[in-house]
Amino acid sequence: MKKALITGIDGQDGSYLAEFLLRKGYKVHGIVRRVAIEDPGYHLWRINHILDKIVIHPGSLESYASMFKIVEKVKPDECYHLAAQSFVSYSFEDEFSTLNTNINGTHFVLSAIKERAPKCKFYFAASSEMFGQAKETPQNETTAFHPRSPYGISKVAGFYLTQNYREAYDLFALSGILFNHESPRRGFEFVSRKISNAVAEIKLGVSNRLHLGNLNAKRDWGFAGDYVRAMWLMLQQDRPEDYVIATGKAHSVKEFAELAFDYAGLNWKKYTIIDKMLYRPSEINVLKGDSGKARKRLDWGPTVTFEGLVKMMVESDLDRVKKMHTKIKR
Ligand code: G4F
Repeated sequence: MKKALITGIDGQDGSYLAEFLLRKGYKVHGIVRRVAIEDPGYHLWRINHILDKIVIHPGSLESYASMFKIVEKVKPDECYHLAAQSFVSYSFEDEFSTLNTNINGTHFVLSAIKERAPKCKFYFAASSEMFGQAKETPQNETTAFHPRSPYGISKVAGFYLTQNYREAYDLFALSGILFNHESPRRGFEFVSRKISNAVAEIKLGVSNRLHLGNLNAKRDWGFAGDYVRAMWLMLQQDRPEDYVIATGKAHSVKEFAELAFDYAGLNWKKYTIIDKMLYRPSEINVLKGDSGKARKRLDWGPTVTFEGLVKMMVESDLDRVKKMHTKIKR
């Protein structure tokens, strides 16, 4: 039985990937922060339903010793390094911790694998944020990086660390350059979930306002469940290579909001307030990916459309807020 180790197994992608790998017959190990184990109801809500099928290890990305011990103990066949401070806005507020956690964390995991599990295949969660103010659209594996946030910079560093471990130490190490991917398990700080949650709360009378920043920013939004399949496919290839994963279609934040409110029979203009405080010091206006290489070599493609994704998220939040509200009323 193959062993997989997932850092950040309690996040959106980690939870979908764990389910996917369990279905494939893997023994799944995951790393979470100790605080998450102390309060699993709150922190582990995305993986509560599979906790009896996976092995959880408490660990800190900030500690080499911690990563080393877990890699040595598990000796994984595949390692998916997903854990990071992944909220772009916050990376401007605390540049130092974002760079420390994201760069050192990746370095620690790579180094531990090199020392204790050199045959392990390593996946690094790179990001379309690395392209930033890109010179070309759509972006593919050859597009130059021009990151526009400390988060983007940390991912560029992780990308090159991964490349260097591949070239210098012959590790099967690669990066998936994933464009935005969302789901009902997305964190509430990201704009897609912020909108779907607000729509549900407004529809059910729990709230009456949605504050948003830059409505004109365009992103290439896909469904996270599709994207974890791509991660796995990358590690099943004969050679370690980097891949862009995207839908190839970009939509604005305004379009997302309009569609989400529409599904609930509401007019977005009536409830949305533009808040300049939510603008970023340096924004990326458009990101749109060309995943031609993945489509050809991995036979990968998205199964959920933009419209399908927005509907899925709004329906899920309507259901959740309704249940929560009924509970409170009782
Ligand atoms: O949802 P976002 O915060 O995602 P962002 O910054 O594109 O980053 C996400 O995708 C990356 C690529 O895969 C990941 F690497 C990264 O970790 C993260 O998952 O913001 C999307 C856009 C931005 O242009 C932002 O300025 O929405 C704009 N926006 C407008 N109003 C807002 C808001 N973003 C947030 N979070 N909150 C707002 O109120």
